[in-house]
Amino acid sequence: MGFRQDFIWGVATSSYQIEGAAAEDGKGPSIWDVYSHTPGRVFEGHTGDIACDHYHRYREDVALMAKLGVKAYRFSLSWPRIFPEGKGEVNEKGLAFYSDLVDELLSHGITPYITLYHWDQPYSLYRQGGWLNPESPNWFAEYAGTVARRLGDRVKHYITFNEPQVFIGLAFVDGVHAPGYRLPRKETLLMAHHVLLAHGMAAQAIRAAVPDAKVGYAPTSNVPVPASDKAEDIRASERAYFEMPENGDWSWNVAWWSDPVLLGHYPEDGLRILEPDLPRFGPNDLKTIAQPLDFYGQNIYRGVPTRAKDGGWEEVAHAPGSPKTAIGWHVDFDCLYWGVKFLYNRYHTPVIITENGMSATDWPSLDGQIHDASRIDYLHRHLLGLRRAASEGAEIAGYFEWSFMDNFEWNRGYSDRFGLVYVDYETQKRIPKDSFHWYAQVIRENGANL
Ligand code: IFM
Repeated sequence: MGFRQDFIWGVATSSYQIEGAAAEDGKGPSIWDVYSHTPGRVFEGHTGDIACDHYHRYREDVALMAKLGVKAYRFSLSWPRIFPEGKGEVNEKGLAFYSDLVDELLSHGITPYITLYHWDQPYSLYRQGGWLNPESPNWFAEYAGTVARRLGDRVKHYITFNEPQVFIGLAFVDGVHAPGYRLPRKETLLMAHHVLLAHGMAAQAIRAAVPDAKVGYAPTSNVPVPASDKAEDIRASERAYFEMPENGDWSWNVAWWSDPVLLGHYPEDGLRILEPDLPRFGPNDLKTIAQPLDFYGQNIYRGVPTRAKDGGWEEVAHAPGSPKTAIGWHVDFDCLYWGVKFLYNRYHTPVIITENGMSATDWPSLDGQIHDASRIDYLHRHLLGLRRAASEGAEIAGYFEWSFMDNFEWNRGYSDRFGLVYVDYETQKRIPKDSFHWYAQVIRENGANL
């Protein structure tokens, strides 16, 4: 069995990483605008002020997507472009940009998948406590409901959050993403709970405005990949994926971020281990958080070889010289296969890979083309794993390659290139890479050529 006939082949991006126009047409500042302008925070002082200038070039970009043949495009909305202060009055010009983008996509037969939050929180809300403020779920639900009311006649697919592990964990546990503070665990757990509540309330607001909306969520994970095909290593890897580490290092724990959403409760081991720092949960919180979802998005880039040890598990070091991408991430070709299998076993909800891809040190060759053979090989092998998981019964509805084009890679600035389309940031010229042409063929053949 291959990919299902209605398989959603897509590409993904996010607002701050590509749009530019950081202060144009009434847009308010986001935490990333402020952070990237803070000396020492982002590689070589890069900012998203201009990025790929997608705000002005979206028609050209959508034309390239049409050439690629994607069925769907996943992009995020900049919350402060729509609500400069995060709430209150809508900035009509900001909303008009997204409305025009949606029209452009639909006119090319491309289905829009909107992500409501890909990390660029309105700075004004951050100044009011951001995700620590108990009002934050209401702010988010109001924003989500407004978007759905205004775009819902044409947009039916919504993703609430992208990678809460990163915008809470990397931002407030590790302090290396905007706004870049290390806070006590008690506070980060409270933020996480507000984010989960915001997810549930936003899902309700979207469905109230667009009854036929399809709603999902897009957390991320590094997948424990069994170090051998022994049953005990497979079992150990699956446990390692979901169990809370005894040291209480919680921010990457899959179950903490997904059990409440998909199973309606926090995981018991997490409740025990984190007990001293848990927030006080409201009586209906979990009911609100666990809104039925149409799909479970998951961003997966890498795996961690894992094997059974003493009734538990241990990570196995990668062999010296084993493959790594330009960003320095180890490559484990089976991470999609195992990730999807483990997630589907636990949550029984159709999975969409909402991101997968790799950074490489791409540059134009003498012939002016971008020969990114390693990306083609990476995508090819990961897609083979995905197809294998599908053929073994996991329900997999789609795959969004990250990323449509090179873009601003957060605290690493423009030093990493993840795109299928090369962007020359000096001229804003776009050059489709070899992987672009390869992926176009995969889409045309619904993966039969893999
Ligand atoms: O660029 C990021 C994206 O914003 C979120 N997921 C991982 C990508 C690569 O690091």
